[in-house]
Amino acid sequence: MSNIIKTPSTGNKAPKIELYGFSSKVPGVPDPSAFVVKLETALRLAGIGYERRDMPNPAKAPKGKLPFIVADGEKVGDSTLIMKWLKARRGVDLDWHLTPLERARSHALQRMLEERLYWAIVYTRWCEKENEWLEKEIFFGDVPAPIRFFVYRAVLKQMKTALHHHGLGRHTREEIYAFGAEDLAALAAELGDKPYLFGERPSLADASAFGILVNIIGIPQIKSPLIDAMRTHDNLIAYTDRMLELFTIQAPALQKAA
Ligand SMILES: N[C@@H](CCC(=O)N[C@@H](CS)C(=O)NCC(=O)O)C(=O)O
Repeated sequence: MSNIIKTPSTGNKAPKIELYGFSSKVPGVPDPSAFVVKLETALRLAGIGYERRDMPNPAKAPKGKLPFIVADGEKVGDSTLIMKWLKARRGVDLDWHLTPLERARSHALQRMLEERLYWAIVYTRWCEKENEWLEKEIFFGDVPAPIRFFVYRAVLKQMKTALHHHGLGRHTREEIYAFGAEDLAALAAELGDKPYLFGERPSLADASAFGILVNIIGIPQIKSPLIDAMRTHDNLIAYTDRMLELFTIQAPALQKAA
């Protein structure tokens, strides 16, 4: 089954889009940012050509966050705003086949995944002692060794503060992972045995869900109860594997635990 959506106005004549993410070199994930993966997946589903650029420090991004795109002489940040831009400028609408009710459910699902479950991933990456080395070596591998530790420490402090202000960081570890497991269970129930969240065709919610799921389970070295919770849902594992076919990478962690 091909999961490329050919929208009428996505001819390759339009000027190229440059997509800025953190790193396309982290094994097992197209990018260690769920939002960069969401956007990259959406572009691939729409059949839109783009050039991928790595930018380990998002300070110069339009909103200080990744992803952002540069296209038609403009810089646009935020995956949701970029999708609106793509709709206006390139006629991309991954949700064209959804009913009004499905659009509402898609909206609610994306908010759950991006505004809540995402923060549980942040917790696994920045607040679990056993994953610390990974942050430093994999995600900051491009930062020169003499300053890597200091850059890591600065970002660590920033991420812990962000988690606290978001609110999730105020809960206990057990509570955070219980919330994460509930969100995963809701997503698994919504997917059921369908190929994609809203049936036979992928939509933007699938790009959003894939960005989150592959970042929970794609990097085999990261251990967390969130992965254990995801492994209890065979459909989410198979779905993530299927979505990965859009990319030429493999995620060894997707193999089911014995
Ligand atoms: N709402 C934004 C969220 C983007 C976001 O949170 N990006 C994170 C990486 S996953 C980031 O760049 N964080 C850097 C920082 O907060 O300094 C979107 O949809 O693009």
